[in-house]
Amino acid sequence: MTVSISTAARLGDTVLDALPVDIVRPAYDRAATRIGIVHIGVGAFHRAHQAVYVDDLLADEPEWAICGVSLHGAGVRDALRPQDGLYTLALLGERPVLRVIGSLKEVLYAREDSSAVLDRLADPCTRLVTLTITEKGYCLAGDGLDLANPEIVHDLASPGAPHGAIGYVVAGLRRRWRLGVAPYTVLSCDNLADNGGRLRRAVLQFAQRIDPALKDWIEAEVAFPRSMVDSITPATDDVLREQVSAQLGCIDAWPVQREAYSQWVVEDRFCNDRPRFERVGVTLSDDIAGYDRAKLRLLNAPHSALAYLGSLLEIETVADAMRRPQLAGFVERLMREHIAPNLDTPRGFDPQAYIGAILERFRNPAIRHKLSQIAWDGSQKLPVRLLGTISDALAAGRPIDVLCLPIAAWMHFVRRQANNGVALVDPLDQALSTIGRKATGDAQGDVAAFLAMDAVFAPLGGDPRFVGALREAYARFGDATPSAILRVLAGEGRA
Ligand code: CS2
Repeated sequence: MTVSISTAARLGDTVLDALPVDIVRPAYDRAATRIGIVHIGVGAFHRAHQAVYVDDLLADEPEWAICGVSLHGAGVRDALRPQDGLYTLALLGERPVLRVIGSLKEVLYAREDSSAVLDRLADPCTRLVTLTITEKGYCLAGDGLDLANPEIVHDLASPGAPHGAIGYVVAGLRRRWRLGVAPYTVLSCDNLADNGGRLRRAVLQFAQRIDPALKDWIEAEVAFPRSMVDSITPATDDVLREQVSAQLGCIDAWPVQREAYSQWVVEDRFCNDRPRFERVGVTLSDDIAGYDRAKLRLLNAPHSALAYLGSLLEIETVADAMRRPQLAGFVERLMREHIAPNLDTPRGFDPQAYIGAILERFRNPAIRHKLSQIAWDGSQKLPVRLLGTISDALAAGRPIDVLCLPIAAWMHFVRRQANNGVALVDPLDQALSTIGRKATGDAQGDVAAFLAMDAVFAPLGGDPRFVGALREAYARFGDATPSAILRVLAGEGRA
């Protein structure tokens, strides 16, 4: 139902009861909820995923509302504060459903509300700290912390007034340690293999430099469970904003959208109370290593492949890419014949059925998931999505030529953007753009320049088998025009 918008009306607690009947809204008294979770990185993914599970939980467990913290911008706070933290989720199923989410009780912007963030972290009621800060937010180099990262350098110099996520997690733990308050569990909800393990190593390395006794306490007392998160969440655009406000009959400055499908698997290892997540569809497991690897390799790697190949073909969205037989055929073969055979899967997991379901999700025409969004941060995403499969294939003596094609496509994409003067969204954008501008099209020189980026390619970049296969893949795309790309895909996509 569409109702006319009163321009003065803004989504908020006072208008909840007046919303049209088909809008789903919180099934609990928001005033009775209390904050138990601090979430760092309160972007669209968090608001479309974790916050929805928590919204389902609050009727029974009102003490687990969320304080959302943005590290890099005031946008979410400024949009949601006038709305009492409420926002709309559009679920893009066969019949789109709008649902107002009430689990964000407070939204802070760390640069301006720093002491409020630190107070929340120190509060004994906060028993869980969760993070979606994307791959780059962890400031990792190889398996450890990148001590040269400017954010880490800053936070080590001023540990009481940090800027980054690792700095905040440690600052909060330090306060609790000093005050004798039990630590919170730190739960990474980012797309990284062994996300909990990596976060733990980064936090311990950081704490060691501040105070070795603090590091010992964290090592002994704090749990960093791993998790696997999955739900396709296209960025919010003006079309969504307008549709949502029109249906609501009041303005929602920052709604979010996602596919109907959602999965969250969490390792059951907490050092403080935890919400009874299993009540709301979260899978608690003792061993999730297999799940996150399967998701990264079978969903995210093909997503990145579509992003770079599709962008070179001037295609806009995932669903459009899947309508192109050469591209869809290539991606399916990549998944079934080149990634799946190199994957160790959890017991009872059927990779071919999982692949079928992912392909179906990619084809969903109700979702306008832009390839340009997925193409962001390639230097951070490709290592965790694709290079592990290549290492495993090499160790097993299996071919890697097809696996190298998406990486070669990324290199051509970087080159094209640099030559067109289009900035890359990537923490290594400057170095990449320089390489892209200098690239001549000669496979040997161009590939060598990319492979010299140790932060992305070490240690694989030194393996002559990988170097050779990547050079070959890069050369096969020639000048990377759409017709050259299609020729390669047509050759590789045959069933
Ligand atoms: C995507 C992911 O943007 C990207 O890089 O591959 O965000 C993907 O949509 C999610 O991981 C799905 O769970």
